[in-house]
Amino acid sequence: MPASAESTARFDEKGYDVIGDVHGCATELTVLLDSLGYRVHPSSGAHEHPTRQAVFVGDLVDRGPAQLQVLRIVKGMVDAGSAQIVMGNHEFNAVAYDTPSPDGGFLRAHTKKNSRQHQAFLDQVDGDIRAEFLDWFTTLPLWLDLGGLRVVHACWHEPSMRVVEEVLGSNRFTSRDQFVRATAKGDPLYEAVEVLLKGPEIDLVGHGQQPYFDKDGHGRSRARVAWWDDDATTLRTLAVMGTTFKTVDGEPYPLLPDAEVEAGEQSYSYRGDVPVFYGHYWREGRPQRGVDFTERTACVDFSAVKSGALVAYRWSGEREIREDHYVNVG
Ligand SMILES: [Mn+2]
Repeated sequence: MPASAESTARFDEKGYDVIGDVHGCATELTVLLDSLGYRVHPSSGAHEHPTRQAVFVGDLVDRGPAQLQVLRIVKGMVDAGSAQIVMGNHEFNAVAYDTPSPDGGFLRAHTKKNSRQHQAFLDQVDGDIRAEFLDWFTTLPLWLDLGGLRVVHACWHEPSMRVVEEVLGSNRFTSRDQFVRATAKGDPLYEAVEVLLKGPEIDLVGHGQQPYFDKDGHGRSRARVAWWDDDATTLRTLAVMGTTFKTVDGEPYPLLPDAEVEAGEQSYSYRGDVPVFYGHYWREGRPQRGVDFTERTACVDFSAVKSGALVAYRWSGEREIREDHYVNVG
């Protein structure tokens, strides 16, 4: 990142630095915080900026090599008031994995697949320290509305937020008991948390289309929804279809019909006038207009733990996303 006098001056003003999925990349995080002008404060011991606050989009843990160090840095900042954070699906899953189910087992089953995905965390964050951080994860807000900007891990969707507020009384869990409903397929709270933390999906088979097979050969009936596209109202524009997707016969998957879907499914498209920042989607390369960012949405997850970049967006009051406010892009 160029450290010109101009760019330093521009970010002396108040604002928020929205930081993407860290996934245990402590070295990348300390380098990024330093380049953004956050310094370890002698009394709090936390990274602080004289005029700005950091906002983390969640997914501090899993996969990466230094998860405990990341947790200490970020929780230290949150406790010192120099950062805020929303819950990612990996924090949600960590709590569910650790919470016994009333039916026996755990709220997130200890299957081979789930355990393998979570093993690095279990190895690196152990004992009382793990319990302490899981308690912290439990009560992280699922979204933040900071006035001029909004932050959520995967998708800003007001109908889902209303469900969460109705069931939990606010934008966060207050106890692990509430994770029982949040992990019960079919429960409105489960569906709402799925949308906010993992992003909405659309059922292609339910719309009369054939399933697709992804690049790993997994057959799927549901596609991700391009909720960041405010124009998307049809199956073709809403469903995110990879160019490598195949039919069951191994043919390239055909173009979906350009037919309007029902209102509930159209409701995912973000049409608010306040910028939304999100992570989750493992984007690659430099931020591309139209997908990674639009006028009012900006993804900050550029796959730091998969040899991408730990990206931040420096928001300073603008109503429209500016490409040049992304920093540390690959
Ligand atoms: Mn992530």
